Amino acid sequence: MQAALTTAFRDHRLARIRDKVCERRRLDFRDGLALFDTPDLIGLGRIASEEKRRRTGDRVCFVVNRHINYSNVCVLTCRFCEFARKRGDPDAYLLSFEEIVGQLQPGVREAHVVGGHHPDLPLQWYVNMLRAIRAHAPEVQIKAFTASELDYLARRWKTPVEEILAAFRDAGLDALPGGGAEVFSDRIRRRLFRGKASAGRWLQIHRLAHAAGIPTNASLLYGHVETTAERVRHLLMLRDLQDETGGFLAFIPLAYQPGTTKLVARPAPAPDDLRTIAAARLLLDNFAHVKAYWVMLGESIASVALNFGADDLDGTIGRERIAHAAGAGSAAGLARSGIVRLIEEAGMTPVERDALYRTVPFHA
Ligand code: V47
Repeated sequence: MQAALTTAFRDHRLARIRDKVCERRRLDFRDGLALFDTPDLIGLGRIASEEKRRRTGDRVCFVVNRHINYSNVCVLTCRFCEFARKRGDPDAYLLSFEEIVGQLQPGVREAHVVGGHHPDLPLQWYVNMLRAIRAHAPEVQIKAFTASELDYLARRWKTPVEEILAAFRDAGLDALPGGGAEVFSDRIRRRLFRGKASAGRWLQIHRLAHAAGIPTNASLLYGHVETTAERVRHLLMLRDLQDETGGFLAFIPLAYQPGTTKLVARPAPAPDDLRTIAAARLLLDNFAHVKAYWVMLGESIASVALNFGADDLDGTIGRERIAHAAGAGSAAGLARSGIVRLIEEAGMTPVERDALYRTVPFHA
C-alpha cells in the first residue's frame, strides 16, 4: 500500500479509484467515466502522477526523430483531415527517396514515416523506401505506416497484411506508429472517416504485427465529436489487445486540430488534454508509456502533462505536416535542447531513448 495522499479528494469516487490503483486492482468502465467527468482535475492529476512516478520515477523519455510524411495523396476523404490531397491537386506531393533520407542527419534515432493512402505506389515502392533509409542510415530505427495505410495497401494490391508486414520487416521496418485508430466507434467512423480501416481491422493489423514480432503504438483522436463513453471504450479495447499480445509500446492521445474543417470551433481546452493523459495513464495499466505529443498539445501543455501521468515527450520531429496542415500552433520541430528544457521545466529528468525505448547515453 502507498501512503495516504495528505489532501482529501473533492470527489469521493477518486478516493476509491486511488485505492484500486494502489492495490493494483483494475479500473473498469464506470471508473473510466468518473476519470473523465470528475470536477476534481487536480485530484485526478495527483493520482496519475503518483502512478507515473511509481513506474518511472522522475524520468521522462524523448527520441531524436524525424516525422517524414512521404506523400499527402490519399484516396480517402476523412472529414477531420486537412492533410490529404487528391492526385493532381496543385499542392499534392510525393517526396523522392533523396528528400526522405536527406532528413536523417547524424544523431537521429527514429524515422517516423507515414503518408496518405496513395493509389499508385506499388508495394515495391515501400520496400525500396525502407531499404533506402536502411542503407543511408543503418543506425536509425524505422517506425512506419499506420494500420490504416497497411489495410489500404492490402486491399489495393490484393496481398494479405501478413505478407506485407513480413516483406516490410525484411526491408528494415522496426515498428508501427499508433495513428489511424481515430476513435473505435462505428457511429464516428460513419460520420468522419467512412472507408478507413474499422476498429476491428485496426486491432487485427496490430495483432498481426505483434505476432510477427513488430511492436506498435496506439492512439486516440479526441476533442471532436466523440463522447466520453466512446473515449473510455476505445481505451479499454486497447487494454484488451495489450493483455492478449503485450506488443504495444506506447499510447498517444492525439488532440484534434480543427483547422478549417468546422467540426469543432477550437481544439479541446487544456484541462481536457490533461484529463485525457491522466485517464489513459490510469486505465492503460498494461502500457509502459503514455506520450504527451507536444506537436498537437503545444509545448507548455505537454510540459505540464508530465505531471499528469505522461512519461514521454515523443521527439524533436523535424518537419511535421499532418497537425500543421490543420493549423497546429506548435513549432515545426524542436531542437534536442528544446525538448530537454520542456522536461526540465516540469521538474523531471530527461532520458534519451530510441524507437524501441532503449536508453541512449545522455549528453547535455
Ligand atoms: O493517423 C489527422 C491524426 C495521426 C489530424 O506512434 C490528426 O509514436 C489531430 O499517428 N488533428 C498521425 N490529429 C499522427 C500519429 C502519431 C503522432 C505522434 C506519434 C505517433 C507514434 C503517432 O494524426 C493520424 C490521425 O489519427 N490526425 N488529422 C488533426 N487535424
